[in-house]
Amino acid sequence: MLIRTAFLTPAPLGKCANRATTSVTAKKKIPLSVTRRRSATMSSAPTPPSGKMLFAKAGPDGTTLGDCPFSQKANLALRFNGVKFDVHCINLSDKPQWFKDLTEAASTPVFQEADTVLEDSDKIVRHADAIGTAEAKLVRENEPLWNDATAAVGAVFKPFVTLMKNRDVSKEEQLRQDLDSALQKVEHILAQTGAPFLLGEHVSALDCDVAPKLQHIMVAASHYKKYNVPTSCERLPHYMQRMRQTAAWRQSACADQVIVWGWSKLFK
Ligand SMILES: N[C@@H](CCC(=O)N[C@@H](CS)C(=O)NCC(=O)O)C(=O)O
Repeated sequence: MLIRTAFLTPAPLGKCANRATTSVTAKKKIPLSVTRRRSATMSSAPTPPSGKMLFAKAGPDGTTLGDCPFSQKANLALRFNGVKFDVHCINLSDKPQWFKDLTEAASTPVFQEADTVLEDSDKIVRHADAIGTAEAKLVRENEPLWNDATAAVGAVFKPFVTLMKNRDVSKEEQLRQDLDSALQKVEHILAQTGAPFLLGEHVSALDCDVAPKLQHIMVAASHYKKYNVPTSCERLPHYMQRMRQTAAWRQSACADQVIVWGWSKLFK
């Protein structure tokens, strides 16, 4: 099993402005087709933090890491790729004007490098592969299981959100079964690879995508809906344990209580 040693070192957590511990030794050309350039005429005061920067959702205090699984996906991808960057958390309930000026959607995550701004987690993951130093790329579309694993990973979040939003008791059991089925598909991929991560020995973009969402399910669906991952999914808890043990996870994850806070607005 290969987890790059640079990420096995425990790192201080909680603060958003934590810097990834490894440095970039070889810069590759940034694919400009996936970037947007900032306008020179943009509002200038106050200005966004400069340097290689990931803007991620903030938690309830407005400054430390929040509960956005897409922000964590981007954060993980950059860290697993050995990219050196800073994190700046955005209070999505009170977005700074410079953040609204910087991006079109004003959503998190956003990655900024000089005048290049990437506004979507998938673009940031691909960019992490382009500028990172890791041997194994995260996006490995030629791997035999890529398509099946992508389909399984892509089908997890919707049934979870639908269950979380449901207030119709008559639909509840079906929605729980829908989430069970989605999780069983991820479990099936893990059974097929028989390896530590979804595509095998090396962490992939699909792990960066699904693990933060599984954490939301394990924390928030359990807290608010008393939903538990089905016992037939025996590999999933071990898989999550492996992901949580990586330094990349420890440096990118919010506390479980912050996930509970994030979903609390649906239960007021
Ligand atoms: N497609 C986007 C989705 C990102 C997204 O939905 N982010 C949420 C936070 S988890 C957001 O910023 N929503 C806008 C808001 O709350 O104002 C991605 O993957 O980057």
